[in-house]
Amino acid sequence: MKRFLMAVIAALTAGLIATPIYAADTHESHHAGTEAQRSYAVKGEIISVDQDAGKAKIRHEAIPELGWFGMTMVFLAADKNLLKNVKSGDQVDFTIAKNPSSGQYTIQTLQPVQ
Ligand SMILES: [Cu+2]
Repeated sequence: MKRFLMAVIAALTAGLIATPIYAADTHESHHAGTEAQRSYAVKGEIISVDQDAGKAKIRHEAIPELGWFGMTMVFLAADKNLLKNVKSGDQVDFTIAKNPSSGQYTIQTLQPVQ
């Protein structure tokens, strides 16, 4: 009987140790996914478009959520087709999100301001 109790206690202890580790792993991966998918709305003006490279140089307004000042910079588009219908001088509304592998903010959506 004493042997049986020891086995139960050992099993419970293992369970108690295993559960928090599993929970921590789940939380970490969930948190990483949330970060990667968070996107930010930005307003800007197209300076130039490199359609073949899928890049656009944009003078963008400040993005307070990221602590970014307004500036002119080159963004990579998640999909080259996003840049198909815009040209130098167009005012645009676009969204950016951090690419999980490159760590760079890339254009997710983009449309000219009507
Ligand atoms: Cu910038």
